[in-house]
Amino acid sequence: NLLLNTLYNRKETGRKSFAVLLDPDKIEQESFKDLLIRSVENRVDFFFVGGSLITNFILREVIETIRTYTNIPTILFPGNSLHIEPSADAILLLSLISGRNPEFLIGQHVIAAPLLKKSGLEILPTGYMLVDSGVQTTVSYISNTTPLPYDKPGVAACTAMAGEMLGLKLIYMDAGSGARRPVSPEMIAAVRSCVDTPIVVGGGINSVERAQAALQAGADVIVVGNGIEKNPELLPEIAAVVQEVNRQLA
Ligand code: 1GP
Repeated sequence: NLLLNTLYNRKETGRKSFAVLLDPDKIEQESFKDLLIRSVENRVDFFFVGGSLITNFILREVIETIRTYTNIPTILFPGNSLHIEPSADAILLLSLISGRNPEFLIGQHVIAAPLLKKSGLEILPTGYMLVDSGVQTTVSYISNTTPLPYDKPGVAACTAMAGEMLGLKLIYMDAGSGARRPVSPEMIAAVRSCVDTPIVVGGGINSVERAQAALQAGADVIVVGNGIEKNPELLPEIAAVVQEVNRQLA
């Protein structure tokens, strides 16, 4: 339970983490190496690897390349049970608790369970909550679920509480990749006040201000994908925000 313990210890002490989302479909070899080296330089805490759709047999190679250039823990962020690669460190075992589609609450998990058991991957049981961002996201379409309403922090809080009571160890609030607006600070704060699990927040965090707002509201881990793909300079900028918050703790 290495990573789970790390996340719980950090949550207890208030130390924040920065995760970079790597979408295997969008990786280009040359810029990928640069991104990995810059991630080490800027002390990125985790890589999340995945997406709703992965259209090539490339997961293993992506993880091999990550290992060549970094020791940063690499966590699968799967869209479905096809996205299992034993050479990663861990997998977010996502139960899509904002939705009412049994396939993504338990169905895919039954298919994946025997393979996960043999994989040696650390399992991170995660209550995954999609939050409306103003446009229909790929994950909402593919999962055939309705996201949580943007302006209903109370509903999000109840959902997260139920997830925690069911035994899920992390809560991940996601506005979806490339979201126009990220999860609101009000919603993050409402969830923070109701659960003791570490909270992961992602989707549309494409500026220093948005990163700061999510951390201040109570996110323990912020996940950034699109923003860095579009503007590589954002990586050191957001890393600096996270480190500044952590420095103030020390
Ligand atoms: C999406 O939380 C991730 O699942 C990250 O989203 O690509 O918008 O940063 P972005």
